[in-house]
Amino acid sequence: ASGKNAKDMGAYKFWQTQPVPKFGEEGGKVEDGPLKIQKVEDIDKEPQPLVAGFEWVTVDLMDDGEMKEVYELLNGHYVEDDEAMFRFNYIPEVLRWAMMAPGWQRKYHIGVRASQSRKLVAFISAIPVHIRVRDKTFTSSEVNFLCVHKKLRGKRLAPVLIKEVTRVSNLDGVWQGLYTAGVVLPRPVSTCRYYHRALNWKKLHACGFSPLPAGSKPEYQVRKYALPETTATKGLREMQDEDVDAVVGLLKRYLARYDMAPEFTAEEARHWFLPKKDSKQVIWSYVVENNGKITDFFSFFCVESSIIKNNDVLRVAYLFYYASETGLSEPFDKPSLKTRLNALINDALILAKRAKLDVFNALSLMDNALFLEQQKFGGGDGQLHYYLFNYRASPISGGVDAKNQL
Ligand code: NHW
Repeated sequence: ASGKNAKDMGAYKFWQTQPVPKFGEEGGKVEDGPLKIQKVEDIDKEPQPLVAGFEWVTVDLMDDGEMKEVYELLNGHYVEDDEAMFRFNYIPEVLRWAMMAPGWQRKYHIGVRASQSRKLVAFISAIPVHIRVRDKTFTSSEVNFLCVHKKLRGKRLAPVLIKEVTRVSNLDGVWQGLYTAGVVLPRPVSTCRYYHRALNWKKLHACGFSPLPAGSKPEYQVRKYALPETTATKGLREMQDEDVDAVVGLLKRYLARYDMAPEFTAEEARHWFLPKKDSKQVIWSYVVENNGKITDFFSFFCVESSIIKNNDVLRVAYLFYYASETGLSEPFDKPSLKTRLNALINDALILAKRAKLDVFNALSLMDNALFLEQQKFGGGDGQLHYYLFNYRASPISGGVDAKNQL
């Protein structure tokens, strides 16, 4: 709670009214579980009214025109870094992947339009996820893409959007939420740091992302981040549809080591990991097959960031899920897992470079500490805080849901 954005609890005018744990109220062992129990029949059937001149809509993401409106709102007004050099550029393919996952419903693509101009000025969305915290698994609304047009900031519209996505979830009998943010709110269940590994150092330097370290020269940096042309792991290949069940099984066993993780159905794994052949590639997934057995898996996705000063984009890879039989050996053998993960992630870097991605990001979660340094990732300025809504959980150690970094 001592991050730069942390405020006294009393200063969180909205969040102090919500079923989330407060800063400083913890102590001793607590039983994990919901903070507030409600009944569907007590939930408002209608949204809270908006101020005059604005109205609620649901956005039809199947409609290319409406998808473009969401794209344009986010492209102009979504998350920027502190120096306003970069802003996320979530292209429609990524938005479709992120917001139309199995179980999605249009009523969770919530927008606000200006009544006269019909302009989309605010948005929030959710998809259903099954999240396990220690030994309890529950359905939760994973909330993302909260955005208010820059001209409407500071007018307390965000709390109204959050209450609306909560209401829609509650009417579906969903009482828990999962979300991440760069800002500190009451109260993170876990906090991760971003790490970055240059793939195209020259471009990263030219756009101001990677400074030249004192005493170094550009050619040293280029050499430092050079990668081989071809991957090294025997049996490595692209994941196919027929690998889905094996990957789901491997992931379930691997993720069991963490306090908090999602649970994937085969349908969800197909959606999250297999690239769509007919559109711009968003997700890359690989398996290692030896003697007919899938022993390892890794995946990464790409989200562009606009370089604000010159209208170019950075193509940023984000490490997604991975799993290895090596991490499941009994007794747990950390040095072997370290060796294996370094080999796999080095191959992931090679494949991302081949896909013309410029930088590879990873968070301080799962077993990433075993390879970040060796694979030449450097710690960034950004942090990502993970939150649960209406759920009290004693502190989470180890992994959290990598999907929610989107
Ligand atoms: S985090 C990315 C959020 N989006 C951006 O940063 C885009 C650029 N910024 C904006 O569009 C990933 C605006 O600045 C936003 C705030 C809209 C952020 N999460 O309207 P006001 C997600 O999408 C609180 C939650 O005047 P604004 C996850 C703030 O602390 N709360 O501000 C989203 C204050 O409350 P306080 C946030 O600048 C998860 C109040 O908003 C927040 O015009 C959502 C101020 O409102 C954030 N990122 O608009 C929660 N940023 O108590 C889901 C600020 O301090 C919860 N605030 O007075 C679960 C719901 C589902 C439950 C199911 C049962």
